[in-house]
Order: sequence, then structure tokens, then C-alpha cells
Amino acid sequence: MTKLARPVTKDEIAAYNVAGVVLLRGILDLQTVNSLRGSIDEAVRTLKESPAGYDLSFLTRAFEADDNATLKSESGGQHNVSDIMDFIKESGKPLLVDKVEQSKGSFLLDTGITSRLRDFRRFTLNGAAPEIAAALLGSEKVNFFGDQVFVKEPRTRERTAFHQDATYFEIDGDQCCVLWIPVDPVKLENGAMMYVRGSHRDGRLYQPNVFITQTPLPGAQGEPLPDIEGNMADYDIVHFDVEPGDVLVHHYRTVHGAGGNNSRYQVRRAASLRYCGDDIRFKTRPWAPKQLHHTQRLNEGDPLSGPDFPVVWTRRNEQEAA
Ligand SMILES: O=C(O)CCC(=O)C(=O)O
Repeated sequence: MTKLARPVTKDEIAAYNVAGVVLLRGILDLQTVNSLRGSIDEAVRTLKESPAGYDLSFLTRAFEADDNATLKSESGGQHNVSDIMDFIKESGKPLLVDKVEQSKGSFLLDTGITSRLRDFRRFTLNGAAPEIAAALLGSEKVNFFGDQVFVKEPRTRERTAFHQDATYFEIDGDQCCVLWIPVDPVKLENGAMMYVRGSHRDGRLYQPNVFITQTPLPGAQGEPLPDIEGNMADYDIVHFDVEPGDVLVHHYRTVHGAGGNNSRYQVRRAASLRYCGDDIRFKTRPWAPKQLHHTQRLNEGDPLSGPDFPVVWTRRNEQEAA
């Protein structure tokens, strides 16, 4: 039985293929969104227990204050924060921050929540999300690939630098999509996602960056991403005002970014879920962020399999159930 509030339409699938991003309005019912909001809040409450949980605003303040002791103390988890911050300094590139009055909010992020929180796992592996991915990927089967949550509290100045997910992920192929699922109303003022239309089709693989600046991750290969933030008018950028119940889906090669949260009151919480189809193969990218929750490592060229990448949807099961 479908878990979607309504089916994904042919026009939406065509829009995803052409633009590399589509907004699915009202695709989730509010009970589903309320449950996801609870899971995101739990992830935030337990952020310090996660080896991949970061308060990026806390880190940027420590960076600006040359507080090396703090940066070192934050370096034992997914990222060597201290080395990355040194690398940013050497690059000479600025932190990407908006002018926000009394900027006391934080940009929080965590990775691998599916492996640590049961209700979140229920949503990512059994809920409506795999069905949405299946509709857009047009695949015989869908594997779960990974997740993050992104929270920008009111008055958060940190932007999300424009980037392309593909080179953060240790995979190759075409059938990978990312569901960005807001649980709050989001518009430009509080950090709406922005996408460079059609960028998934330009054949380029860009260096991944450090998210709060254009500085690439240390050792990252790929083409340098141009300065999109500084030349927004030169790009075909789309953004969408979204409401709880809406889902934005982008191709993993679509370039995207976001502003800070300039709102005085409205938090901006979202889950980002990644799903893959038949043609995806494992590809080593030594600079990719460590996935500390993974239990095994695939070999170059392997199809996704095993407990880290469970099959969450098959066309066959769908047809048998119908
Ligand atoms: O929420 C954000 O600011 C970034 C989200 C993102 O880059 C993603 O979901 O791929």
C-alpha cells in the first residue's frame, strides 16, 4: 500500500530529469512529517553523542577566534576539524556568512542517523521516501545510500556553500537522487535551497568543499567549482518556498547551496536522504567524509549491497502487492 499522500506525476519525473531538481508539493501527509520532525529533534538533542554530529557555527566562531584548542578537541570524529580549518586558512578563502543581526543561531549537522535512531530508520527504510526515490529513478530496485540532517536555527549566519554531492559520495553511475525533506516552512529568508538548473547534465565532477566556505576538502580531486556565490546572476538558479509535506528531490550531480537563516524566529530543519538505483557502483574517493557507522567496505565496481545499503524497494514486490 502506498505511503504517499498522492502519486508522483509524469510531469514531475520529466522535470527532475530535465532540471535535475523537482519540488513535490504535498507528497507527505502531516502525520509522517510530524514523526520525522520528532526524529530530527531527537538527532539534535543527541548531537553530542554522534561522532558525525557538528555545530558548524561553534566551529566557525572558534576558527575566527584562533581557538586552536577547541578545534583540536573537536577533531576526533568524522572529520579532522583542526586540519580542515588550517587548510581553509591557507586557501585564503573566506567563510561564507550572511549579515545576520545578533547572529546567535547555529548550523547543526549530523550524518548516519539511520544507524542510530530507530524512528528515523523506520522513515528512511520503510516510509514514503523509498517510494519517491523509486518513482524518480525509474529503477528495478532502490538501495538506501545515506542520510544527514541539517538544522539552521533562527539568526544563523552560516551559508551552505554551493556544491555537488556526487564527489562526496563513494559511488559512480547516474541513478542517485537526494530527497531534501523540510519539516518547517522554508523560504529565502530562512535558508531556502537553491539549485543550478540542468547542472547534473554538464558532465562535470566538481571538487567537494568544506560546506561553510568554497575551500575544497583536503586532497579532493575534480574541477574547481566556480565562485557561484559571487556571481549568482550568471547562473540559472532556482529556489523554492516549501512547506511541511513538500519534498525537494535533486540529482546527485546537481549543484546546490543555501543561505543562512536570517529569520528571527523560524527554525529551518530538514532531513537529506540519498537513494540509488540499478546502475550505481562503488567507487573509492579517498577524500570523501568518513562514514563511521558503516560496518563493511565494498570493492571498486561492486553494486551496492549489504547492511549499510539495504534494498528498500523493488518493482517486483510492488507489482506482486498490487
Ligand atoms: O540543508 C542544507 O543546507 C544543505 C543540504 C544539502 O546540501 C543536501 O541535502 O545535499
